[in-house]
Amino acid sequence: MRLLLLNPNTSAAMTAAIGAAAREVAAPGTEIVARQPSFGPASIEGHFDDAFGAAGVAEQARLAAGEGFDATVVACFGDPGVDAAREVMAGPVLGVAEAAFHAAAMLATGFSVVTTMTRTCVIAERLVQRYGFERVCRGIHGTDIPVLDLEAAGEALVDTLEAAARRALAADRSEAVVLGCAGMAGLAGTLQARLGVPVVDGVAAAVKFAEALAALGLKTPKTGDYASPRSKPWAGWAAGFGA
Ligand code: 2AL
Repeated sequence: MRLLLLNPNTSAAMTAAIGAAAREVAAPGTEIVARQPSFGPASIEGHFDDAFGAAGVAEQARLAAGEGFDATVVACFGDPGVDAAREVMAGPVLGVAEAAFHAAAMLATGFSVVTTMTRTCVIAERLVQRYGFERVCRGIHGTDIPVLDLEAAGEALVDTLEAAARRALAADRSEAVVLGCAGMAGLAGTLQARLGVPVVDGVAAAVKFAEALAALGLKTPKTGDYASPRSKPWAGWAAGFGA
């Protein structure tokens, strides 16, 4: 199958890293095509960034819609533009936060999210509410690690994440950790070995769920709110993205 992996930020280094992490877990027959928007911020760390990330995902989904992808993964923990991409892509579209919450909830009675900047916690909190995971998500914890610092994650950064995860597990009485940034994709194995509890990376979880849904022949329904966007005039720099 062909899987479109959309990084909603414009960091080429992060797009490459997320692509490599996805290929690590992908089945032998899965081709991962990693792309990023043509505009927008290099990292998504707040509501303003998130709004442009969503537009960037909509842009890339629109451009890729005719390319025959079997599934799409949106690889930023705020799941920006997932609903928009579902309207234009034929195959299933998964956000990494939604995928990670599902995986963690299937493993443990309670999980903690460990993320980047504390200011992004409310974005994750709203996703927990939107997706209905309040019962299992016991806490969301910022580390104030800037997203772009994850591009060259050294030992000190991994130690910081490990310490934050240990504090979260104890404070929340939880038994699993969800990594709250796609840029943490390569760190799940190390952290899981150190912590002794499941550490869920949403990129890996979304890739495996996408493969499963595609293999089952399950797609986004086009009969309701995920129908193709209605045709109408569009203006300005976005004029080309209208239906
Ligand atoms: C993210 C993410 O996954 N990618 C990005 O640019 N920002 N999320 C986050 N909470 O920092």
